[in-house]
Amino acid sequence: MPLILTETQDAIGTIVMNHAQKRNALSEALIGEITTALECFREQNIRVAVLRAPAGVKVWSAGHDVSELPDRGRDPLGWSDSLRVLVRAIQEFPAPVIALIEGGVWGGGCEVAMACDILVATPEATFAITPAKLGVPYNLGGLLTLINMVPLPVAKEMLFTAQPIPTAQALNLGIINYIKPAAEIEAFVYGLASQIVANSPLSISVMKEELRLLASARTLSPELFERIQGLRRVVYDSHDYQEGLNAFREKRKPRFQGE
Ligand code: YXS
Repeated sequence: MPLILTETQDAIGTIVMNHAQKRNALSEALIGEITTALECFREQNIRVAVLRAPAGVKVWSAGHDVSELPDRGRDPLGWSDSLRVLVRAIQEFPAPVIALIEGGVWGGGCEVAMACDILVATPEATFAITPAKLGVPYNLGGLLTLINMVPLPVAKEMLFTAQPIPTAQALNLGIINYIKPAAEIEAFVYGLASQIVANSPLSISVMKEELRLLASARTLSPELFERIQGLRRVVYDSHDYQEGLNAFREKRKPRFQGE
């Protein structure tokens, strides 16, 4: 049973994340299907991709598939982690990706949505960044995506509280481009996509890549990188990280001890 639905029409490709029973948790299997679909779109010279869940969902994505996070002692969000692979696939896709968002966006799902180039959400959508809820040591790429999107105090509030923010606040912060009612969002997104399709795909894909390179342009000395990796290791080696995973698996609240 495929975990996504895809459609292409008029140089616009659509990917519908369709793993309802796990609330579109970003498992390796789901991510593999999405990245394969993006590769097909690239070969078909698709000029805009739309990433969405089925109309009317309560959850756009529940974030990283927690059942696939490694136990303590191993970096859960390393370079080759499937969530990182998906974020890079979206950012490096040679055409704009529009996130059509209905429902809750959780954890790594927010990073996937924020990796998209244009975000359109319904008034009921919410956005929650949750590493602190699970005791996960977020990675530099994910933090960079976030601080490129929102002011530092807002990034800290979202990270430290792990609470969902409503679409209206996301719009005010510039995280999303538009709020559209559920009855109008599809027509609006595909209208936007058609405007983009009418323009030069070469100019657009080069500007997208220029902006990606500019946004990621940071100087980080090897010593600073090693210091940061050492800090992250303290977290994924900790009992708290394991407690976060165990609590999720046992469907109970975690009891973090700070060690
Ligand atoms: O009990 P069954 O087998 O039916 O499975 C349940 C959930 O366990 C499963 N599920 C997930 N499985 C793996 N990873 C997930 N992230 C995940 N989320 C849900 O889906 C089945 C239905 O879930 P249920 O009964 O809770 O659905 P609901 O409609 O009552 O509630 C929907 C949510 C999204 C509010 C709820 O499922 C939830 O709070 N999920 C976890 C959201 C979250 O904390 N995501 C962050 C994952 S960690 C991550 O993304 C990064 C590592 S980080 O933390 O660094 O950002």
